[in-house]
Amino acid sequence: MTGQFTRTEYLQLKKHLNELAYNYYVLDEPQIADAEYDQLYQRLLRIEQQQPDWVSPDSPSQRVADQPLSKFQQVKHAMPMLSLGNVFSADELVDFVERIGHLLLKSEQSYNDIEFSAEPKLDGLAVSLRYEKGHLVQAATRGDGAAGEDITANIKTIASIPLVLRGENHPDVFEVRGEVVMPRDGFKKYNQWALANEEKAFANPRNAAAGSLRQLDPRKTAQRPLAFYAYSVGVVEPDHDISSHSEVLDWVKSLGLPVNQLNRVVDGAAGCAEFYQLVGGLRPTLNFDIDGVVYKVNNLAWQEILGFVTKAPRWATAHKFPAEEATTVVEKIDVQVGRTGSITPVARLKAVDVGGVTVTNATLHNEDEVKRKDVRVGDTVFVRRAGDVIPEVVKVVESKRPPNTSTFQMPSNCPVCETKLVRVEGEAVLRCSAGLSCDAQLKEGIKHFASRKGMDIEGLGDKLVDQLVDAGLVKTPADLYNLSESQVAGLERMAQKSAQNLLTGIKVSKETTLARFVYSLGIREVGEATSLTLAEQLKTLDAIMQADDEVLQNLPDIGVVVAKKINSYFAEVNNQEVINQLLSVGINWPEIETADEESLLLQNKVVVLTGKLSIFTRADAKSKLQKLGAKVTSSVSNKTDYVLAGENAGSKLTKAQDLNIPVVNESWLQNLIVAES
Ligand code: 9MJ
Repeated sequence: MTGQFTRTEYLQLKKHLNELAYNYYVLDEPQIADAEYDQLYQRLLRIEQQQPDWVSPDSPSQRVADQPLSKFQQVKHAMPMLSLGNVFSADELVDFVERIGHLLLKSEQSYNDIEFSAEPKLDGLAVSLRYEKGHLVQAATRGDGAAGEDITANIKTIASIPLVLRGENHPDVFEVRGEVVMPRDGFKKYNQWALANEEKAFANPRNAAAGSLRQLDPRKTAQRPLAFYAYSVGVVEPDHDISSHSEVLDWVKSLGLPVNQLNRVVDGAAGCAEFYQLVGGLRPTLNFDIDGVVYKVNNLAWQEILGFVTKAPRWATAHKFPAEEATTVVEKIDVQVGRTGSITPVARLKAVDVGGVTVTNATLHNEDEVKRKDVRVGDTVFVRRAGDVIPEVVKVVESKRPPNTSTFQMPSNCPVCETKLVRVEGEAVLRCSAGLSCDAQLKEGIKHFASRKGMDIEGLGDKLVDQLVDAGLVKTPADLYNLSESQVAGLERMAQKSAQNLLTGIKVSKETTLARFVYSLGIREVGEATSLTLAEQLKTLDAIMQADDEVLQNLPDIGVVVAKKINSYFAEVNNQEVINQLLSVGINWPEIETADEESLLLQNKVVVLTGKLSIFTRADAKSKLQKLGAKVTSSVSNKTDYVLAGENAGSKLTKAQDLNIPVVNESWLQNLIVAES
């Protein structure tokens, strides 16, 4: 008993507030006026002030941490977060449904009966929330799908995300995935406030949601109007026995998480197309941005059979709304030098609004594209923007061409370092071959090196990189680690404090992971996912540097082209030198533990693929076998353990039979995948 409150009263008040929030955010059925809620909340705070030891993690007062973070930690997802394939037309939608029907069913008529969960495709930031024993313990961004950033403190500030699941009956571990968005009304208000207070306004609600979640100070995130909609689950322990995706979403909602109210179960391609029209029509009236709709096979057992193509499920697809276009005038055409020396012509445009975003630059891609479209300074052009891709010039409005224009000529020398440009046969782009001795490539290389997915150097923005290179202080990435405070503080607009922060950021970045290090080198065709594969599979930098084509091509999702790029990068003496410098300034990472590989079902088994496959593509089957621990080779010998044969298999099948090697089919692989999962 304290003052006029008993503990029971406090607990009841807390429960009541949580129940009111559920009615408001999840059921969209407010029970009381906002001002009344606020009074009750203030009362809760007063009790908690008097009785701090009564406060528990499920109190609505526990949403905001008091300390900003210095950096986000990496989190590996217990189950990868998926991306989605796309369809862009009604025909492609029918192809998608037919492909699925063909894999699952015998009769074409029954394709019309395949049930889909049809959902609006929210344009925000995908996150995964993990509840243990009903309590929210971790929230992470999608990142590359395998690992993201720990944004728990920020997620807790979102009022519609429960800190504790509803009811008594929840799993021990419950991961839910969904999209964080900034509703349109909140976005407008926020930008008005930002402009009036000399804060940064955001270009669109998606950037606003992403920027708010990537805010190191959760007190700032708490002031941003964010919302969350769940659309799937990750790891659930003990596993549920629900048989359809729509029922999973009903369950998620009953546990207290918001699920979008536009979601519907529809039948076949016709049902999907109808949903697309319906949601497209509603789009301008919604309070959140969407860039399309998503269809997911509703039956979970069928989802399992259909599996994945690389990282996207075969059982789902996004149906995008058409890209948005506008016309404007080309004021100038520049050429940019990319990180790998690629020369890209860019149209500088009279500012134009394209679907709510102001566009002033648009890519012209490459020499052939400029010639084909014959874009000239002074031309009126159509500009297109689709999602978050760079806007592009689609075509010229020839009737509006002013007199005395001239065709655009690509330069013959690098606009930055003057090196003669070359065009490799079979490639569309012109390149400057000067590498790090071209300042443009050095700048882009350093930006990539320091980027969030790479060495993640806090405080090293693009402008600062330009300054460091222009001042001659940085000639290779390793030079960053030898900068002194006085050198940095000597740069224009650089205060002592920011100089110190930058040096701290640089120092902190030395502790990294092998995958980040490999990514940061900027090897062509080696992005985040491939870097992770190299690190996880080969474990050490030495092993990666020494891997030959055969070893590389045997890794999941690495083919001939990427293997060549990796090999030629490490064969280059200059690159070896940069790596040595980076290691000698103290960049390091934890050793990667060797997993208990014996437990993989095909560990060290040698498998040969032959014939025409019907469920998997070749690449998909190879990647799945490798993930099960197998080595996939091309010819049958007495070292081969299995031959996986599709239709019309020829000499390899005969040879397998001669050598008494077990011949298996695609269902065998399907069963192993299900058994391993
Ligand atoms: C969005 N963005 O609204 C998925 N999504 O499912 C919906 N995204 C998704 N589903 C699997 N509704 C991967 C992504």
